[in-house]
Amino acid sequence: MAMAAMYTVGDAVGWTIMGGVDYRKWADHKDFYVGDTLVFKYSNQYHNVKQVSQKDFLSCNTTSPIATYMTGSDFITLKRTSHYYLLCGFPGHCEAGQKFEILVTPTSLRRTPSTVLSPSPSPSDDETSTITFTSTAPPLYSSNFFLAFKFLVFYLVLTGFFF
Ligand SMILES: [Cu+2]
Repeated sequence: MAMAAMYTVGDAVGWTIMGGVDYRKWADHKDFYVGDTLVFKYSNQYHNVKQVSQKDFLSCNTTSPIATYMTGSDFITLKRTSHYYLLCGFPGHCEAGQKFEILVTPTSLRRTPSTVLSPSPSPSDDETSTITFTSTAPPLYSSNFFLAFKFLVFYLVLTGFFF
């Protein structure tokens, strides 16, 4: 069973109009599934997050949102297989490109990545497994290295056990 993913919107830059992030491109490059979480990191003096209808998304109308988030560290779990239209409600920000839409796919269609726990790994699988893990790791920048290290140690213990 594949794990739910967590995505920080705008990656290290976060949710802003100052970082040169193309949020549409950011979203287009990802597949979102039910259970995944979007994380919005921003200064709530200058930004917020509003989920709106498609019509309001297209016209940047921020006055009748479906939901509003404004903590500056918002975790939005994608619960439905539908379009989500998200934008910043501060004047001019949506028009400046602080907006994106996603289509959430049913969990059953999630591509199952091969894991380090695949049965009877052979030595030639070693590099493949490591690369696969790296590409499916959650985007936690500061702890990525330690997470990778932990899994590497775990993998070495496993292979040592089986051989
Ligand atoms: Cu904004």
